[in-house]
Amino acid sequence: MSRRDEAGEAHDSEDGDGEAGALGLRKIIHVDMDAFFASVEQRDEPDLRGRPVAVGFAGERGVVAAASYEARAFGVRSAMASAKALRLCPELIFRKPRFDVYREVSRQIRAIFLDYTPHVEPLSLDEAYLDVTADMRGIGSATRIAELIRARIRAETGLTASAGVSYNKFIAKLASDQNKPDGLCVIRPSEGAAFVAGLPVKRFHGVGPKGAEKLAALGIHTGADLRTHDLASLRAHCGSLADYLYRAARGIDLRQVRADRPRKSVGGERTFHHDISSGPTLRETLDTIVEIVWGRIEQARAQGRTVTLKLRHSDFTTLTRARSLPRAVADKAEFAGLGHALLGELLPLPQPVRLMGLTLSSLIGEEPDKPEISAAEPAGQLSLW
Ligand code: TTP
Ligand code: MG
Ligand code: MG
Repeated sequence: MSRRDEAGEAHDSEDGDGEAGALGLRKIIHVDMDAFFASVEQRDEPDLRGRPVAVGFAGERGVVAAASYEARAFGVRSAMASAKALRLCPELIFRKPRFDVYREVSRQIRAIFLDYTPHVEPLSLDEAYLDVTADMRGIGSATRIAELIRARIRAETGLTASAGVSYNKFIAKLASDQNKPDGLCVIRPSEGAAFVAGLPVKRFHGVGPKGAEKLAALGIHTGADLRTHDLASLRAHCGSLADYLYRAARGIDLRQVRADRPRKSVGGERTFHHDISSGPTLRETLDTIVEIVWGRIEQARAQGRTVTLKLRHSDFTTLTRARSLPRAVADKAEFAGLGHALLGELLPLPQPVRLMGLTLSSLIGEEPDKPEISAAEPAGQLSLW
């Protein structure tokens, strides 16, 4: 049995990162499929190749989800009303979306990415950031890795992807869009600021059509315009986006590529409307939490050895009690029994609680915790771009 009391909660520690990482200098590739849904339809129905295709519903209230590059020549775009798209391009051929097929391609491209780095952060079905700073296969340059990935996507899916290679996420994403379709664009650290200066801010990730309008009202149309504004003025006008934009205008982005981490625990917690100190009420609440959490455990098909009860007092200090078995917790009754035993050890409470949680951890089959990028791993091992 293990026991621990703590004031406050454990947080994921920031990944150790080299000096280059601290400066935001890494080797990042952003890969994005070309006209994704429409290209899949053209692949699977050869008659559609070379023709203007839209994926979506053609009806009155239909919207274009994806447009082939042939359709784009007429001005047809994603998110456009289908009726407008047909006015622009009367020859436009509509196909209904087939999400199962798109999801399958998405799985294929993710498997390819993972052959080159474990640091893969998908942004949507058709795109992801990859951190290839460590060059785990010794390929020698980030550009070469991007080319290999594009070639494999073409060979294994029959579809084309574009890639941006740069020293941070912000610029890599802009770069992948630069030479679409079937293009590659490399922006080196010395070129980042000038590249950003020349682009319209509406292309910046996170600046939606509304954001672009707001910036335009301030006279900000390009990265260069954005750079003339100091942080205080951006904070006054752009709220939570200000710091990001301020750095972006200078070609700086400190965000790390965040890979999906394997699940470490399954749990749940409940915050009370009123602080509670009554034992019977807490036991009742614990039963409710057990029901919810055990449902999640079954859904995740998780098996774990450790049960942890957490109580947060009205002054926000947190207390946890854990108990570990030599084997997996067998069923809901055992899970509930362990939870109640832990609660029993804490009653009567010295002060009321505002939150209670119960978690199953030491999951069987999970890898030990490992930071995404270890401090020992030299950042900037690739000298070539
Ligand atoms: P995107 O990568 O934004 O666009 P795309 O792949 O069609 O074209 P591009 O070559 O410019 O990358 O989106 C990927 C897919 O997501 C797209 O094929 C369809 C879907 N999508 C929508 O359903 N609605 C939308 O508004 C957008 C932008 C995309
Ligand atoms: Mg795309
Ligand atoms: Mg995309």
